[in-house]
Amino acid sequence: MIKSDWTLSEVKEIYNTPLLELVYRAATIHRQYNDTGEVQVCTLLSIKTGGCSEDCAYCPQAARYHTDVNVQALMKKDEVLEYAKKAKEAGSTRFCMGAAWREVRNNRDFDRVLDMVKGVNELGMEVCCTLGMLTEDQAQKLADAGLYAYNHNLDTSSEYYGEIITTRTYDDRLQTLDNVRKAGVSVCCGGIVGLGETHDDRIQMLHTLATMPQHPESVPVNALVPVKGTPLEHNTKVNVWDMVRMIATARILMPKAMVRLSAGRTSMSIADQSLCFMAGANSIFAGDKLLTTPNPTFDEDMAMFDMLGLKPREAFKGEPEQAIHTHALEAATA
Ligand code: SAM
Ligand code: DTB
Ligand code: SF4
Repeated sequence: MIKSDWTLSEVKEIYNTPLLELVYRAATIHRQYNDTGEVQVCTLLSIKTGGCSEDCAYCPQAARYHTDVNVQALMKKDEVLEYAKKAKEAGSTRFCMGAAWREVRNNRDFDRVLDMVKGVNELGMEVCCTLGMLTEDQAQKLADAGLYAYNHNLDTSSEYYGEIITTRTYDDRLQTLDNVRKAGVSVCCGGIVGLGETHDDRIQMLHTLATMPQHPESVPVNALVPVKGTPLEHNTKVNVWDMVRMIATARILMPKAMVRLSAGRTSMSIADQSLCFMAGANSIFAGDKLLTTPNPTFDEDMAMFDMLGLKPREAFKGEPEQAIHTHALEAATA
């Protein structure tokens, strides 16, 4: 049974379990609910880069910080489809397009993104977007274009949020997630470790995610990638044990979610990543770039998969998702 009425003290107790016992429990749950030999391979593409009005302290794309990121206007649809095709050929099944926007506006750029969504869906990939805040109507338009999932992270606890971002609120984030849900789009929502938050902040964020009436289908766990020029550039490197603890707790709380070992893999060894897979991570971003920062190459990841006996998960696996996809394809070809 999937539980969504976790109390804060239950989450705390799980999170504070001695590490090896925690990994064992998470691995056991993972085996009960998922095919542990499979890892979803997703590709990210920044379709509009930099120049963002927000003040997210971790982000190299905020206009107010002086980072090495060059501003790039919204890409053309054909260019994006070329990237998506290459990603598919390399073995990726989910394609996620990111834009450095505070929110979506109803303009030509949005129309172009809707076209991109249609095009990627027609390639037979799960299409995901992360474009900032959305209204219910915009979420519905994306759904009608064939959007499979929307990524919108809580990043941290509601208490610590104000230390990291002041230009929008935690409630704004929750509202967008609600709008995405109402449109029938799969929810991808997680956070970042290493922002300077306490263990209690991490526990609270996990509690918020695990008590949503319906758990997010994907939960990305990012390790902060400290970028020169951002306020968090000197933060201490995230400890691998903290990543493992987050992943294992997320796996126990949300047994069926895809838990994604997201940003930060370039500073993790294969042994570190293996422990994360053991603890229940079953999704990664592949390809040598995340949005603006480096990531292991496809070849490195496929060599890691070979060594560990893992295989990439096929697209649209599972009954309800299959139905959504069929529906999306019908919409795209109507
Ligand atoms: N602008 C949109 C938004 O903020 O929702 C979409 C793109 S934004 C870059 C997507 C997510 O990337 C953020 O919510 C954050 O969790 C993650 N992220 C950004 N910079 C990061 C960094 N330096 N290290 C780790 N994760 C990061
Ligand atoms: C998520 O949780 N992590 C990805 C994706 N969702 C959009 C983004 C990571 C970004 C890391 C910093 C960068 O490359 O700019
Ligand atoms: Fe803008 Fe998103 Fe970066 Fe925040 S995380 S500065 S909203 S691109």
